[in-house]
Amino acid sequence: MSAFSRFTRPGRSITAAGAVAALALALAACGTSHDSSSMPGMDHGTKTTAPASPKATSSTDGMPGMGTMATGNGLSAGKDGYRLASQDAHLPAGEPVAYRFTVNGPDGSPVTGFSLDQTKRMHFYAVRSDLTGFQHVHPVMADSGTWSADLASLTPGSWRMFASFTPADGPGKGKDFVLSRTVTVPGNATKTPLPAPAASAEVDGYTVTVKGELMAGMAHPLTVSVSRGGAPVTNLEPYLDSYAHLTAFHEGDSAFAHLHPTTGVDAGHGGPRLPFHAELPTAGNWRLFLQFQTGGKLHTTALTLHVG
Ligand SMILES: [Cu+2]
Repeated sequence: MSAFSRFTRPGRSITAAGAVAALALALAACGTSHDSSSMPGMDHGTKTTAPASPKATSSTDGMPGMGTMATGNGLSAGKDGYRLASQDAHLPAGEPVAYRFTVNGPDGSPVTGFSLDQTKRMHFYAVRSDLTGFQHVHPVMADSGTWSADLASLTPGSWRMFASFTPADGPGKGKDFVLSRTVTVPGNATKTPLPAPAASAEVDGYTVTVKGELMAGMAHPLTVSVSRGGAPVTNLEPYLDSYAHLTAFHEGDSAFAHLHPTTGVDAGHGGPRLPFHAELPTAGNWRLFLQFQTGGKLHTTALTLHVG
């Protein structure tokens, strides 16, 4: 499936009705990043991590009328006969590490054929249970179908590993899947409270501002604007077929959502205003991770969105 066809997925034309919840405005506390898509520096809390919620393994597959339900909330290891399988239930803290996994098809054997989506055959996210740690990487597949995701150093605690893919053949051909498993990283785990909801975040001298009114399960426009020193930024470079890559994770259960741009990229540069399609399935706080590229450098930042 091409990236652009994802922008026009059916069922996305739900009209807003009723009250909407406004985004609260405040600066994100964790707006800094560095030159990679991982944010290990965001772990700096003091409280003890609670055990992962048992609800984290539940699935909301089959809820009608929700565009993000095309892939579900990503909290299940299996869907429609496909299964994310891995021996790596534990990974060490404090060092770069590879997470190995297969996607097993309905016949039980590893899938080896995947379609390109946003220029990659596999998108992989590692997210800590308190939504501090975030890594977005593109694993490499061996001929056997075993994928290896190279991760930067993990902090102790519970992490959820998400694989996002589209089978190139078989019963799931052309369908978008997001499946996940949890991993325990042993050690003295601390929990950072989620920063207050915010409308903007800073990264590498850029200010990223998000405007939109979000309501659970409803499709709403969300506009991302990028500025630098108060001036609009217009030299955003394409990154994964988009001028900004937005993923969101729900506080408490780490439910996954990918926000889709409503415009494609062209040969030129993008910015400062980027329209997105936001459809977050459940109410509460979501941690929104924003990634964009300038001068060949990837910038990653995050802010908290409140969904009413
Ligand atoms: Cu990706």
